[in-house]
Amino acid sequence: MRALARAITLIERRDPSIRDLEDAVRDHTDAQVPDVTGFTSAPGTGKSTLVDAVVTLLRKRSQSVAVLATDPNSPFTGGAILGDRIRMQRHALDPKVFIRSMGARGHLGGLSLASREAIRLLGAFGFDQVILETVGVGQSELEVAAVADTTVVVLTPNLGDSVQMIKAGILEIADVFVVNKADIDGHGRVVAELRTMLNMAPKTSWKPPIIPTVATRQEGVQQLWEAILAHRSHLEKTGKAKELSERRLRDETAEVAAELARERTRRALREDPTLTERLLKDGTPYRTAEEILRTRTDN
Ligand SMILES: Nc1nc2c(ncn2[C@@H]2O[C@H](COP(=O)(O)OP(=O)(O)O)[C@@H](O)[C@H]2O)c(=O)[nH]1
Ligand SMILES: [Mg+2]
Repeated sequence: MRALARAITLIERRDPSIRDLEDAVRDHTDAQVPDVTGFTSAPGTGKSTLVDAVVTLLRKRSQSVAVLATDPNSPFTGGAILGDRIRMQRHALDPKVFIRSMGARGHLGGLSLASREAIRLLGAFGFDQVILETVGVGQSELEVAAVADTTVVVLTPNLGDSVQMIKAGILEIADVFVVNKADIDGHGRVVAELRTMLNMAPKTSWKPPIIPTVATRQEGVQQLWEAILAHRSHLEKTGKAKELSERRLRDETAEVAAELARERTRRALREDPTLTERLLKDGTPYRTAEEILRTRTDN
């Protein structure tokens, strides 16, 4: 576990030794690709409580599970926030549960790159299931959807956050909807609104189910997991699973290439005063970038 935690730190830092990690994963004969489920919502809707309940369910079914809580707001989170840490403590001594909060440095998309790399590593460490927990602010929920096989969007009877999520285009990324806090007034109305909205959406081969839950009492969690499994098997049956994983590898490689090129360019400009001087004089970033990529092969 220590080795795993250390390796994830290297991944967060985008350390070049990631390539050695990849080789190690490739040569690991038991490496498997874990199933990835993403949970996203506005803060306070009960994601962490729900994820904790799902972890408990999975452990009862003898599945190992890793939770990556991604925090787009802090470049290096270093550890889970206090409330989550306390909540997750009951799994702390279970070697089949790995919980880690992850940040990513740099550009947009950094988080999804880092989590994909981490997911492969978790597969080599034998984890069956990976759960990503992300606060749905701005781009981060789209990043989750780009990494997860199944994206769960969590809403609550609080009308404010349902409107907010829908505004953010969350409808398109949800494979499963959870309406949590079913013990609170207004729950039925949110479910009804959501159903109406889904019925108006264009027909697709997968219709996202709406699962009511009370995360604090573990109610509805089993139904939620069944819905996630049903979505998985839909992906498998339609050939989408394979298509997705192939497309992701290609996209990921292109993103890493961009990252490496950016690094190389910055270094060249830092280390070569004549090049920088000419750039500043001529004002030709395109030409300069091209030249750097053509002539510099160092990494
Ligand atoms: N009444 C009620 N409260 C809940 C439920 N699920 C979570 N909560 C509470 O909502 C608050 C936020 O939960 P948390 O899991 O931290 O939300 P997150 O910010 O989305 O991760 C906590 O005080 C939880 O105890 C639920 O089903 N019903
Ligand atoms: Mg949380």
